[in-house]
Amino acid sequence: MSDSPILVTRSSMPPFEEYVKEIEPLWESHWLTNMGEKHRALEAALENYLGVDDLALFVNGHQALECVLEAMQLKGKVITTPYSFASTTHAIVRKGLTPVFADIKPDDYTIDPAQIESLIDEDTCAIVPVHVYGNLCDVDAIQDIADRHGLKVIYDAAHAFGVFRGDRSSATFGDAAMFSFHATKVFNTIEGGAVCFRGPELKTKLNRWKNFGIADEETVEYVGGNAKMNEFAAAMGLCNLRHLDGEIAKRQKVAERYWERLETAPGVKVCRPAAGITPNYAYLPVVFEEDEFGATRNDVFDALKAHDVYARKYFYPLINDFDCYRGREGFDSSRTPVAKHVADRVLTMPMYADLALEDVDRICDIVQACGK
Ligand code: T4K
Repeated sequence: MSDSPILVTRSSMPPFEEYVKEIEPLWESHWLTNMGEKHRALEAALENYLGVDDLALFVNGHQALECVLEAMQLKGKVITTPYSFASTTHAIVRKGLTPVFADIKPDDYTIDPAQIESLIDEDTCAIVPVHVYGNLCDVDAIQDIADRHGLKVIYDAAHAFGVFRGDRSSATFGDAAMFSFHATKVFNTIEGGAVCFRGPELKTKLNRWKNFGIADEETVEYVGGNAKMNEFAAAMGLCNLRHLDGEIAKRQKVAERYWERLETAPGVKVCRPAAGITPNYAYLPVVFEEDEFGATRNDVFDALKAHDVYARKYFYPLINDFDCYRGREGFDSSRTPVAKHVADRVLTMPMYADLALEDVDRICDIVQACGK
């Protein structure tokens, strides 16, 4: 049992010696970044793991998302969810596009396809759904809508690395999928991200864009940025990928203990994986309904904090309530009532591979003591 503070997550790290061995050749080559050997090896390993032909690594998930939106030359409105991390909408806005918010489903908190169609007009160019917490969106319904209206689908799959439907990874849905490999993710490269996509044209664009648009020593083809993953980050990824299955198996034990302990309490809703899905146990969201449970989400948050346990309110506030967007057309959380309801009541519990089951029990005891 831990006697230090328990935070919402803790980065997975390979054995120190394994990482040192992985980075040792860099002292020979002095090649530290700009698509080096580790970068190439990680791209190949990830393509293999995800079952995709094309993948581009990035310095982080946010830059990956901005880049793919730009590379697709999108213009106009993008339908997305307000129930996500700031990055999703920020990327859309920073690329000069207009987000239009659809509400979410109450069971898995992903975008509700039934809400999308009525929001589409002649200016709509794309849908950016989020596999929030690693819950796979209703990918078939979304694709059907996109096909009927000629829209691109770019998944924010930041949370969904390691999630499969049957033998298809989350990378294979839509026109593109962005992953985050941030330190807080199931699979991390310290900071990092990737885009999976289809087609040689996008491959060239994405790879050039992340390196200032440079095509060769004498040709600069795009007004690109700098969003390259460095060799130390790629080496971390190569190591962490070897341990991924073991880390997910440990997370499963943690998740199942939480679910067993909490799902029977009245007014407490946990989110179990849907049938046919191999989950990654990325996050452990719990929704508290005050009427039935007898305490609010904030009461539970405070009680845990008093015991040095730091759960997080992912994702409160909703993006359409952010200060930075106040007064903008369409940013109004009353138009996404399900998302608002969940955001006001959700707490994501500490979740990581090495979280001791005794600590999960202790956390659940604190939670249950808040109730009636
Ligand atoms: N789309 C979605 C849906 C996302 O959730 C994210 C990122 C993105 C896009 C963008 O991807 P990136 O550009 O980040 O690759 C964290 C992460 O920074 C962010 O990556 C993540 N989503 C978001 C949900 O969570 P904060 O501000 O809550 O992180 P912070 O610093 O409070 O850390 C949370 C906890 O993690 C700490 O209490 C302890 C633990 N931790 C943190 C760090 C930095 C570690 O164990 N090791 C660490 O190195 O945003």
